[in-house]
Amino acid sequence: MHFMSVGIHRIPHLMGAAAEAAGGAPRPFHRLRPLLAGAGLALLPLLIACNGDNDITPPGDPVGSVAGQVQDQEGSGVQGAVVTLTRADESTQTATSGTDGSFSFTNLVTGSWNLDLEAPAGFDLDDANPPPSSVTVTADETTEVNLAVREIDVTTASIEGQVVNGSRGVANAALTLRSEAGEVEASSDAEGFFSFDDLEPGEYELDVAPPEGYVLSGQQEETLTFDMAAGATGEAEFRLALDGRDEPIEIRLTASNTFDPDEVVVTPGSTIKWVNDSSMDHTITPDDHEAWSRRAMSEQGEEFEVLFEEEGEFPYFCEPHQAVGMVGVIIVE
Ligand SMILES: [Cu+2]
Repeated sequence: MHFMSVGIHRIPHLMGAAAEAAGGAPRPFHRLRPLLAGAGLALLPLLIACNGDNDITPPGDPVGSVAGQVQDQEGSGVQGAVVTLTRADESTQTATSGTDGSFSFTNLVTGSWNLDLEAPAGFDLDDANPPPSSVTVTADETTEVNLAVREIDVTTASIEGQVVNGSRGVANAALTLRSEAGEVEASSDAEGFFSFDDLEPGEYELDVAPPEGYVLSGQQEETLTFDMAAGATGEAEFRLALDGRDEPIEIRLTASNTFDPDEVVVTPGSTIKWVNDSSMDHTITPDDHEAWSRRAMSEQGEEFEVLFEEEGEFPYFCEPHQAVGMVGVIIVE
């Protein structure tokens, strides 16, 4: 398709390249003019198709290359750095440095490209020797760019994790990390994640204060302990249960054919209240257990409550919409 966009001004170059590829000296353009005039534009795809030289300039704008090496502070090549070039029209190209640190881009449209360098794991950008913010690509030339990164001097550790209820993160849980050096506090973000960075190596204890409406799940240890080495990252997960012993926990049957939330962990003694948020025909059908009897929910605003006293997992589904993923589970622990 792109043959059609070849401008007539490109023909001299193409013809020269074609002649070179065929082993002959490039023929002056003026001798080809009658041939071209006779064959017309129909000849163009043929000329290009006959050319076996892959280095031929592709049709369109003039292009050039960028190549270089990513090096550490000792001058050794660094593998796995990601170099991204972005043009003003936001088209991007990326290359990853190879085992010897080298990277290259070919067929770049000429002009200025913004350059972004992402250091691989264990390395950081070298503040004393930052990468250039842009490179200029020149037609038929290779612009050389060498980029510096620094090996990270690892002396600290970190602990990161998530506070969850079923498949969901729980926000605003208060986390306390204790060591000989004292206490550090953090709280879980909107997705339940938290992290403690720049920790001295050594022993730590971590615990969580659940936000309102939650308690620690009966399966969850109250305190997690860590013995952190320099450079290590500790993983922590706190599993909370919704406490539905005083107020029922609501699960919505939605117009988009979901139970929302679809997976909940609750304390023994909790009541679940399903509410039909749509005017569609849904069902709440136990999947291979008898914690309740099949219930049809066809009216908007219809409610159905079940008290869960025994620990266990109670999956269920909506009969008309099971095939599109309308399934849920109540986990009591
Ligand atoms: Cu349904």
